[in-house]
Amino acid sequence: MPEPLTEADRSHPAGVDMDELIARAASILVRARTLVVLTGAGVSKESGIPTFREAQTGLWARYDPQELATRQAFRRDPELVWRWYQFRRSLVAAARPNPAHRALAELERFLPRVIVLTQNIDGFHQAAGSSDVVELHGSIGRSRCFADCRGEPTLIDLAALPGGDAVPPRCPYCHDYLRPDVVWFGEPLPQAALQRAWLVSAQCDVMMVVGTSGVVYPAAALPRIAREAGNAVVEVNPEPGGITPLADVFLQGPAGTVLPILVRMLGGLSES
Ligand code: BJW
Repeated sequence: MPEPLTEADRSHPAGVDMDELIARAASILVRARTLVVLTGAGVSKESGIPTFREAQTGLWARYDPQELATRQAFRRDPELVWRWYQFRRSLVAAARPNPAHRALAELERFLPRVIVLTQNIDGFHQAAGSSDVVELHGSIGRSRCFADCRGEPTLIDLAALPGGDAVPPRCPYCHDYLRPDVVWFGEPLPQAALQRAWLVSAQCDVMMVVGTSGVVYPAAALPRIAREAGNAVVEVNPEPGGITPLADVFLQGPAGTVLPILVRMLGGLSES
């Protein structure tokens, strides 16, 4: 069950009542034939997955994720980077989609077309039931050859490899290292995913942006594309960020609280 809104959730910088803002967002969404939802790490925070830019804890507290998520870091210390991703795989394996993921999946009951563009690599949108998910930054569930020796990407099923102690494991074809199939800084996004994201951002009626700081490109440029094409932008985030100045409605609060209320309200409007 989602938590009820607290007094802090309800207070909005502009002094506008939060229920009124959610109602305004619902009345925008209910008219959408195509809704595009751009998500970031904040959506999975209430599942217990740390966001990218908040302080890391435990073993990894002394590492900056931005310095581990690069080809250079992997070349310099493949074991360290692989172990970091193994740690994060274990977090994802132990976690579940939260009310925010489920509310986004539920939108498909009320709107003709909902496309989720996610920067997250945890697969929780699909697990919650969203049927059209574009993974912009890959998936932590897949591994591939660092050299992509059989073409881009050379995906390797870890479970099918003979057991061994190598960290990282080796590619069965060329014996280079395996790496997670995610997009590191300085690497291009998967072309088909990026092209589709670009297109649907321009062609949708409404874009909803949830739980991203809006600092990593090209994903951070998508709300501007939507806006410049004349589409409405709704944002859900506990903190204002790079996207907020573009938003027609900014719903300040945790996604796991705000989205279930929004979807309930939308359901009421679409039935009336
Ligand atoms: C809540 C919440 C709750 C908390 N509810 N919300 C143009 C200008 C400047 C720089 C560039 C540019 N174009 C490209 C660049 C360089 C670079 C870049 O953007 N750098 C910036 C940092 C300046 N971009 C790239 O390198 C990209 N590649 C590229 O452009 O290639 C071009 C190329 C073409 C041809 C050949 C070669 C190259 C690649 C970017 C890849 C990003 N990868 C990562 C790692 C993925 C794997 C992994 O997870 O390990 O993706 S980095 C990291 O940031 C991760 C995230 O997906 C991404 C975005 O972060 P996100 O999701 O916004 O998380 P946070 O932590 O920043 O924010 C969390 C938010 O949640 C906050 O707002 C909170 O308030 C909120 N929140 N609790 C809702 N309960």
